[in-house]
Amino acid sequence: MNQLNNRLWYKRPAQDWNEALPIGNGRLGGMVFGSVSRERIQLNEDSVWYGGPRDRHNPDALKYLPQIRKLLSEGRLKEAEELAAMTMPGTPETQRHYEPLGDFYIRMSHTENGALHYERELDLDQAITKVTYTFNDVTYQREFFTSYPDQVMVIRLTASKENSISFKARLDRGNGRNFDELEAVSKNTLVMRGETGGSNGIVFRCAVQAIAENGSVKTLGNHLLVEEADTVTLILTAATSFRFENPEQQCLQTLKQASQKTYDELRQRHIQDYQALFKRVNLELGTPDKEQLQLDTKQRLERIKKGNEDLALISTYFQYGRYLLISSSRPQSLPANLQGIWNNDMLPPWDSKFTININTQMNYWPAELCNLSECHQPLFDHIERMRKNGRITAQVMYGCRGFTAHHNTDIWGDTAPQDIYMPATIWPLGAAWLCLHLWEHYEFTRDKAFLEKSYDSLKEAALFFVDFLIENEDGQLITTPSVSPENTYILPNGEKGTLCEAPSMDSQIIYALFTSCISASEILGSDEAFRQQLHNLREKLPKPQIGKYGQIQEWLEDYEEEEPGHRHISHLFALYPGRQISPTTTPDLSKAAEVTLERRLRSGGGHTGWSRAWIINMWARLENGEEAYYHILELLKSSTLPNLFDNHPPFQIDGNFGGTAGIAELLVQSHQGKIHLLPALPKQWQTGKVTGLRARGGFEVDITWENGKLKHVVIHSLKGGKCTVSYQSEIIELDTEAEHTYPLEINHIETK
Ligand code: FUC
Repeated sequence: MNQLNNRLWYKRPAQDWNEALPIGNGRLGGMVFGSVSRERIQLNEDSVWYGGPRDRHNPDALKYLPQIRKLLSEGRLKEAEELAAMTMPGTPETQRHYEPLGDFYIRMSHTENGALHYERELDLDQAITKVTYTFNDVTYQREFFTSYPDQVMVIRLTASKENSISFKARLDRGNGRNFDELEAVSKNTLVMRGETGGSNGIVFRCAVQAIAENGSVKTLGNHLLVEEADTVTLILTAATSFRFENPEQQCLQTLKQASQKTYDELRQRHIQDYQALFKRVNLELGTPDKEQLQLDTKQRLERIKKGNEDLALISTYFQYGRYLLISSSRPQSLPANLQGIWNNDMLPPWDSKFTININTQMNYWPAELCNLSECHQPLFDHIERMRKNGRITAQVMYGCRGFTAHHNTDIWGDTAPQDIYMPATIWPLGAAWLCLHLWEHYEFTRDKAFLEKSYDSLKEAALFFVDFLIENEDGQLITTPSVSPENTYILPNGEKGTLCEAPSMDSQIIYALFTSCISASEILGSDEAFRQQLHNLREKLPKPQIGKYGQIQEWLEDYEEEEPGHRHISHLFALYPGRQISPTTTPDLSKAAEVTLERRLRSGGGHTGWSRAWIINMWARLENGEEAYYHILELLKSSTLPNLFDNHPPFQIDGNFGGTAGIAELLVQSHQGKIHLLPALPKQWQTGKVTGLRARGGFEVDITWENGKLKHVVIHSLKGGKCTVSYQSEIIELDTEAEHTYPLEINHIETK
């Protein structure tokens, strides 16, 4: 069945970038268009960014901080914001931006017209894209993949008749404008050379080699020319000065090593590597019927938009999210950015960098739960890059110890504020939120060595707030200045502002951070004095409060908000991904969270892909499967492109990852000290099966359900230890041994 589901396919070549199919190995990515006569693979390499590292700290930040705080405490918002807008943003105001690597074009000897039986697909089981068609009675096939073990993109052209493959191929970047040289370095290899702009720009190289069976290969000018071959393998790679002293040598060496392997070997090594991750989880929600099988993915999506049910496409969407994470975030790569690795613009939307007031975090929501823990690693490496800069930011902007970051970071781990945009810029919580991912990774894996290694980062993120928090008149410890990303509040006198004291999200993130740090130090048996200090400080943080509409207050005061349908729902951090609010432990707050969501939605919330995806996860935590399912459908209807990329708009990958996490969150939750089975199963998902989801505590969970009821459960214990499993009102306690499997008898878990 999953052969049918784990596949995107199309009856026509991509009409534009949003129809092209993504391939990648975490570092090197391609968007495959699949035109018959002129194949285009738009290329990315994750470290091709404009410019080198800079110190952007505003020299006036620290001096004016007390004055800004005073103005805010006196309710003089405009003055506070005006001063903050000049003294706090980075100088210049913008961090570095991501750029495309280029394009690889293959111009076939035949024309676009006259091709029959065209099909293009992305096989999620193998991470291979294929294009097939018939021309003049010859069937042509192209296969594309990007290999992690061999660090190359591989394109294989075959034909049903000998000597049928002739083409010319070339590399490009902005029609020759955005690179320096393109040289044939041997009779079958081209190298593109360039350097991104700005001072200390990144030096990049991209190399491609053609290996033909029969026929001939040569270079002419800037072209690779293949004539009358039986089959051709093109091997492409790229490298930059971000990682290598001599990127060109690196490329040529990578090509040399890869070209010593046969196509089948390269393919096999790729599949083996990919499947070791992908195959860990299997989801069955429905099988496509005959009618659905006739329709390609674009048509299936259109059908959903018209209100038709298609559970099978939802499992495809889920696995596509896992595919995208494996393809955009692997050990040694940079973290998945706003577009994963796939970006076509020299100046992309929001620079295609790392927005850390929701977007980058959302990218990693499926990492642990959906059993792709290794794919989380690039984020941890990036936290280390940020920590060095973030210490300086803490010191020079705020006079604090520890490390901090604002709402964006870039390839260099820049932590100074981004933009002069008051609703977002002055928000020193970015590092704190990211560091919670370190704790999550530990919770899911129970890898104590990892916790030991990560403790200093957690501690330094917390230490910043030990110094930064200020006690107000009510004895509460508050953040100031800050914002509730990215909403505007209205004072009783009608004055509007964004800069504020103690937005609810801040206290919630700090609560979670202190709690994680306390637990970590307990587990490690270290740092007792600091632990005690955090205990004391945590007590004084403002708690989530219920406001006049019965909602969770977004700010310390129960202000009116300018945009009740705002896409950010920051004050529900405590519900998801935080844990301070839950239907079982805090029913009143949970009810208020529901009111908050309803209010947001009534006023048009959820209009960006990621906002919708966050809402899915929140309804899942509220254990409301129907609402969550409604928003999964809305995500597909309103915020999904033909290639199933999330549409902010424009394309932004966070919604894919948030959507994938949300689907899993409906089936297994584990944030309250137990494994909660089917906590929010939508009634439309009557029968199904999921295997390999991960739960905190180091467990793997397989579940089958039928007619909306749990039928079969298997718990795999990875690290041993106690395990509490709950289903509806039933609770089972297990004492597990590491690497043992525990099938649970159905009559033990059926509600009485
Ligand atoms: C935040 C969001 C925007 C967008 C951008 C990349 O600023 O508010 O919607 O996702 O990040």
